[in-house]
Amino acid sequence: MKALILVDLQNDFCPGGALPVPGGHEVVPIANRLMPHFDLVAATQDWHSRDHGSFAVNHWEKQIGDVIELEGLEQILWPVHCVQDTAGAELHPQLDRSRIDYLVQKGTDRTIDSYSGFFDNGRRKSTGLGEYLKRQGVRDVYVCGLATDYCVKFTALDAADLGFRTWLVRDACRGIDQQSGDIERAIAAMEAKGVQVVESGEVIQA
Ligand code: VGL
Ligand code: ZN
Repeated sequence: MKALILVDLQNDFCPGGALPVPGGHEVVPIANRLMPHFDLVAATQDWHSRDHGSFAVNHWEKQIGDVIELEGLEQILWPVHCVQDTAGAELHPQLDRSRIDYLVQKGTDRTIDSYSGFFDNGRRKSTGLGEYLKRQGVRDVYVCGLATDYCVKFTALDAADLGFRTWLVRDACRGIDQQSGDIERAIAAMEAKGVQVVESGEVIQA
């Protein structure tokens, strides 16, 4: 069984959104082409409360990009994004939702962020995605979406760690690259964990 995980293909991560990833919207048509080639499709949705601890505005005299300690974990501060039940948190309107079998809403606990679709950043709680994929008999997990250097990276690393054969569909991802080289370093970190890099064309032809 092969599963595709679509990471955070949400309005706020696309140009015009609150935390835009350059070219983020370009992933959507690629994701639509990929989905029919999988037994199962899971999508993650960053789903924060308005008082979430990862938002700079919720900390006195802190700026976007500052790093703080949040309940014992290092936390980068972000602009307000993907607030539950807002337009920015919705999946991109052009994404073919009818092919999504399982939706994970993550980052709901205001005291801890959750980049990975599998666990929060402290690995304190599972989202249930890993258990679901195993129950369905999935062995191969393909990861794409936004952002390569944050949520895609940690989702792929956790997939590999959970024992799935894990692939990164490189052209179906876009990254933030806050520090130039972040995307390349993220891909290297995934490869170091055994994640294999493929292009969407190879996946569609296989
Ligand atoms: C993400 C920063 C904050 C992501 C989510 O989807 O990569 N990045 N929240
Ligand atoms: Zn977030």
